[in-house]
Amino acid sequence: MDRTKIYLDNNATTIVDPHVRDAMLPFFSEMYGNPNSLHVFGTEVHPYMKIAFDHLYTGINADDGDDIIVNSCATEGNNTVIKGVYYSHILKGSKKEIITTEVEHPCVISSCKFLEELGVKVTYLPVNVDGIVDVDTLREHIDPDETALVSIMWANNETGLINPVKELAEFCREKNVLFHTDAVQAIGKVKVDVQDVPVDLLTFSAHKFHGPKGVGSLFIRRGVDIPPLLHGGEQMGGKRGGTVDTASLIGMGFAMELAVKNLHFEHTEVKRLRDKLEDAIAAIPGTNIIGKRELRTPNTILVSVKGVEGEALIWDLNKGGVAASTGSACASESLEPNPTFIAMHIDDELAHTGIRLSLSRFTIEEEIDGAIGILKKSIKRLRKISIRRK
Ligand code: C6P
Repeated sequence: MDRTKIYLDNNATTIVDPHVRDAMLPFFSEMYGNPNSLHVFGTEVHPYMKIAFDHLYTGINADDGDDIIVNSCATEGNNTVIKGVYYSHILKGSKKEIITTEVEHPCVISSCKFLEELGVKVTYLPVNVDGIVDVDTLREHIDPDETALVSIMWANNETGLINPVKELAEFCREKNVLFHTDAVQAIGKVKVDVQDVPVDLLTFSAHKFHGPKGVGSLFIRRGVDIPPLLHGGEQMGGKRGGTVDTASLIGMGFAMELAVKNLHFEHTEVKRLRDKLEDAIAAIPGTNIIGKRELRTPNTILVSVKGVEGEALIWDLNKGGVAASTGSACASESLEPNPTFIAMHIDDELAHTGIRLSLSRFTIEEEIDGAIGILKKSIKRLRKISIRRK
C-alpha cells in the first residue's frame, strides 16, 4: 500500500482490501467459466457464488425469499428502481408521482429529471436545519393514492448525514407506498438491517466498502415487483440480464463480510481519527463543519473554509500529497456550488469553499497527523494569495 500519499477520499471510492483482491484472483484465469454453462467450468464456481450471496444476505439481514440482484454499480441499481417503478406503477399503474430529496446522488436526481421530461411528477423534499430529511416533511408531501415511490438515501455522500430511514420506511409501509433507499454510503459505516428497517428496495456498491469497482447490488423485498433495466437471459432470476462478473461478485461478498466485521472498528478507531482531524480543522479560524457530528457517518467531514475556493484547496492539498474532494466525485467538473450546500441554505460565498474529507479503516494516525499539518499550511497559503489578489 502506498503510504507516501494520504488518501482521504473514501466516499468517492476505497482501496480494495488485499484479502478481497486475493479471493478474486482465481476467478480470472483458473475458474473462469460462465456460471450459466452446464459443464464443469460453469458449475465449479457455483459453491463460491453461493458463499458470496450468503455474505450479502447475512450482511444486510435479508430473508431467503428476498432478492439480491448483482449488477454493475449503484447507479445501475438506482436507475433500475426509479425507471422500473415508473414503468410498473405509473405507466402501467395508476400512480403519478415519485418523491425524493434535494440531496440525493446525481444518479437519482438525473433519473428523476428524465422522468419529469416524460410527464412524471417528482417532488424533491428539502432537508431540515440539521441537513436531514424528516418524517414530518415526508408526511406533508406524500399522497398514498398518487405517490408510487419514495426514494431517500440512507446516508449522504457529501455530508455523511444519516437520515432516519427506519422511521421513513415504517411511515411508507403504513401508507402502502414503496420505499427505496440508496445505502451506498451506509454499508460498512452503520448497521444496515432490512428486517429492522422495512425498506422495499435498497442499493449499494462494492467499491465503497473495500470491494472492487464495477459491481453492486439491488435488494428487492419478497413480493415487490419491478421490471429489469437490462433485459436479457435468465440471469438473476430474469431480473437483470448479462453474465455475472463472478470475480467481482465473490469480491463483493467477501468485502461485505469484512465490512460487517469491522463495523465496531469503524465506530471506534475510524471515528477517533475522524474526530481528531475534525477538531484540528474546527480550530482553524473561519472554518465551518457541516452537520452535527452525532448525526453523521463516522468517517466523513464536510467543511467550508472562509476565503478559500474549495477547488483551489483540493489542488493545493493534492500537491502536498493529500487526496480530498469538493463533494461527489462525479460532479467534480461542475463549477456550480455544491448542491448539498444549496439544499442546506449555506450562503453563496461559503458554498464555493467546501471540501470533503473521508476516512476508512485503512487510514492510519500518521496520515491524519500529516494531513492536519498540510491542511493548515495550504489554508494559510491560499488565504494569503487571496488577500494579495484583493
Ligand atoms: N458517490 C462520491 O464521490 P456508483 O459510482 O454507481 O458505484 O455509485 C454511485 C453513488 C450512488 N449513491 C451514492 C450515495 C453515492 O455516494 C454514489 C457514488 C461517489 O460521492 C462518486 S460520484
